[in-house]
Amino acid sequence: MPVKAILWDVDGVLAETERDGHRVAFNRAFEAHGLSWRWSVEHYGELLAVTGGRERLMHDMRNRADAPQVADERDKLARALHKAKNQFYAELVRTQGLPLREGVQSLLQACRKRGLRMAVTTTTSRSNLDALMHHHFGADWATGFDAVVCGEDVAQKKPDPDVYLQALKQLDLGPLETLAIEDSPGGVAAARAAHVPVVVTRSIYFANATLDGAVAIGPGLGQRQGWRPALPDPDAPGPVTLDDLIDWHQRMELTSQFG
Ligand code: XBP
Repeated sequence: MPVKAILWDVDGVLAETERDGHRVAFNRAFEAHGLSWRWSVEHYGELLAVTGGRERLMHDMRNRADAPQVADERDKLARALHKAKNQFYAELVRTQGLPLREGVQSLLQACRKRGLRMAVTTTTSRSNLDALMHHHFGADWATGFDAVVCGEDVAQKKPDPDVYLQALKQLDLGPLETLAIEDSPGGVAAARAAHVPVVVTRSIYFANATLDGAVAIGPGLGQRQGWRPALPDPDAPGPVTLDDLIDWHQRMELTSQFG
């Protein structure tokens, strides 16, 4: 079955947004609220097991003696911190950039050139997605995608398949006519639960995570070395191409225990 659409995750796939973006913005929000909490690079890596910034905060507060003990108050604080974090995140993207990962731009261009449809399948907030995409592709970035599904659009965030099911519905495609690009165990689980084949580009935080069920897994779209299944010409310079993705999709050998 030919691939008719590429479904892009955002955080960790389009850009390394977590360590130098969301984490830093959370810390600025804590500071702005007069809280002494700071999330280290390592601690944030552990917290990424929880998808969703507000949900991540609620999870972390359960282990903090100085967090509000009354559920309503804790919820209110999490909402205020998350709102502030998103504003700091947008400011960070505007001022510092958060570059696209290598190989992303060329693959986006190849999809457009060949008329392959594309969707954004993320469970981050719409404002964060917009900040990143606006910065890299301009105010009308969304016109380059046939479907855009974000955190606000889903009943449950990843690893729930809702985000993928909604994208398939909007595209009016079956799962096997699409190919997702993901970086995290939760993202792979979401795609697989929707029967969407998935290619994994490992990101900083999930460099060593065990990821099952991908059609291919490798260190990033910017390089040809280190992929399983191996790419032809792995020593050639240049990124993973659209033809490589199409080839993996056609072969559809599910990897297992590529940890
Ligand atoms: C990424 C997330 C998000 C971001 C922060 O989702 O888990 O929570 O870390 O964004 P995905 P918000 O699995 O789609 O990459 O604060 O907007 O939640």
